[in-house]
Amino acid sequence: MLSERKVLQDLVKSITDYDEEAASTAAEKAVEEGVGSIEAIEQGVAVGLKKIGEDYERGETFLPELMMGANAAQKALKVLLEHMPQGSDYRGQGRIVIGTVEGDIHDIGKNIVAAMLRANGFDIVDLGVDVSIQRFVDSVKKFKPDVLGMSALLTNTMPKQQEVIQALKHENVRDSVRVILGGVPVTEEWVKKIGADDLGKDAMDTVQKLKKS
Ligand code: B12
Repeated sequence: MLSERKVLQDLVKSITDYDEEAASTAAEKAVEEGVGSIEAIEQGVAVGLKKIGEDYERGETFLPELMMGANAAQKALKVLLEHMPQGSDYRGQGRIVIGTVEGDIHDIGKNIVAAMLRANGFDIVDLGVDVSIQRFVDSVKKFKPDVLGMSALLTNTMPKQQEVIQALKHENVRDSVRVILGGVPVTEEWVKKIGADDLGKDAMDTVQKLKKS
């Protein structure tokens, strides 16, 4: 039997080695060894992604490495998300429209959050990536969600979150929906500054904040 620590280390290494096959194998091992999906994602996959992001930022690697690491992470996530346990109080937690803002194609974090919310009884409308301001507004009007979630991973796409909130106000629907933001550069200060309601630091934090007690 592999220790939990070893399984998590293998997951991290598969991503920093850009090895898709090893990523799938490590994720399957995590499932076999009973490591929880969320733990494997947050302490394995997310750690590996953070590391390749840091190497890229220091100029030690380039876009192809970032892409290869992301591909390995997606392989692991495919296995882990399939095995995410469904909550016993399934359904009835409310509807959430979620998407990544315009100009931004990062969706790994958003997809984890969406999967975790779905597993905890929320009805999810996922608009995908590079979602225009108008599409967010139209979706709030169409789907009448309890919550709107917006992801931004780039400092230069964060302002789109603010523009969506302004557009919601302009169309008189801001008060009908709770707005939660997420993404690595997003802070509590930013949430306050642009008049959003919450920050989802990670998938667990998001579920805890949105789940009806
Ligand atoms: C993987 C990755 C990519 C992949 C994305 C693949 C994909 N399908 O998502 C690829 C290779 C395509 C990519 C491209 C680029 N990337 Co990139 N990327 C990353 C990397 C390494 C990991 C991101 C990730 O998935 N993290 C793991 C997840 C689990 O964490 P997370 O996203 O933060 O999500 C968690 C929380 O934030 C929260 N959350 C997230 N979304 C939401 C939404 C809601 C509603 C809620 C409540 C919560 C929530 O919960 C999640 C789960 O815990 C980061 C480094 C980093 N530290 O983040 C750089 C990073 C974000 N990228 C960066 C850059 C510069 C780029 C490019 C511009 C590079 C280029 N020269 O082209 C392009 C931009 C493309 C575009 N227009 O969007 C920079 C951004 C710098 C900045 N300050 O703006 C980073 C920080 C790397 C770095 N350190 O320099 N990237």
